[in-house]
Amino acid sequence: MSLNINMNKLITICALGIMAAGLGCKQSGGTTVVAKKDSLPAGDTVMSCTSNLPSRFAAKASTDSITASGNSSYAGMVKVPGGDFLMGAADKAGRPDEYPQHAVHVDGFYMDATEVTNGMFSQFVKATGYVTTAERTPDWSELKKQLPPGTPKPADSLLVAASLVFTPPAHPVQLNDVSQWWQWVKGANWKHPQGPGSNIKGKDNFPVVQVSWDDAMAYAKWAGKRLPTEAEWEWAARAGLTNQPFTWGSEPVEKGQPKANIWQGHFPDYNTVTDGYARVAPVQSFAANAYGLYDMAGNVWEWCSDWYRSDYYAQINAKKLINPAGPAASYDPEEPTVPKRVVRGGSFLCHASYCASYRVSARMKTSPDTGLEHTGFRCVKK
Ligand SMILES: [Ca+2]
Repeated sequence: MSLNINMNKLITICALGIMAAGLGCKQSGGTTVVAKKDSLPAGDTVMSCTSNLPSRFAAKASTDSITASGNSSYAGMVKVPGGDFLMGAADKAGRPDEYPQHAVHVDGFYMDATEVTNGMFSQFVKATGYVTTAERTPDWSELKKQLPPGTPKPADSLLVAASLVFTPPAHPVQLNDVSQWWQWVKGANWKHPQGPGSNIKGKDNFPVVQVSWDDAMAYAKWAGKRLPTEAEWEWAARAGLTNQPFTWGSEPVEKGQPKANIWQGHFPDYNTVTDGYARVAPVQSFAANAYGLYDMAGNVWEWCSDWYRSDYYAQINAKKLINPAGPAASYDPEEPTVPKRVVRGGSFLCHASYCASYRVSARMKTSPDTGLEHTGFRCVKK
């Protein structure tokens, strides 16, 4: 994907960068591919998953003005015991950044049983007046720092508060062009996840989406909590199981009762909605894992506190990591100018043929100033 940017394309390109970061990739024969679709010519199946594209807003939110609510309640949280485990993919289904497995210890903690809901986030906004990233106008002076020198400023009409909305095509499309199913929509934000024509009325029990990492951090500060580390997240998702690929064990996701809100059918044009939900599902729509945690697979991606490094696991030398908090800095060789945070768990767009990121060890990364229709979070505390 070219970085020969023109003004009209800039926002779209920004959008594509975000989506490439959030949707998942597979590695095949040294070439990163987004997916393989049998109905397309072979040449159409391969692309760079995370082309060197900029993040969306490049406008960092500040949590300085956020005051902790003082609420020390553990309501809605479950106890996750401490313990030791092997972090990373135990089988051959992982992407390269999931290897090698390595020994980790995490102390016990409490974790939100569900993803943070619209109702919970509404309380935070009401109490603090917080304005999310997607509700703010992009900051061109910051955005251009992540673009090639000389990139022209886009039209002011494009530099508006907006966000990315999943817009499925009516027919099969080439999977190397994420703009086929994502649209940059002015006015899309957590209150209007699909744009001004949508709202969250009656959806207090749905996970909040279109929230950036910065937004999640602000919420966590107010709630007296924090985002989980990536190690805590994976340990919690494994829920006491040893080397199992899924939060429920080993049974394939498509077998038996629906286990998570993912994509069924043919991505992205045909969703059989076998699990009952074409987009975000209310929290607790599927069975909890053994720790009492819901939606640790599918529904929405969940922000973690760690920086993302593709080679983080490979660089670990310690015999066992104790409460690891991730690398000191981010580095994604596919998009080296853009710092990224880890997201986990996959979303309602995950399909076995596409990213299968409902696996407990699956890692993905997104720039912290990005909100997406399929990304939310949950919190932890001691
Ligand atoms: Ca679904």
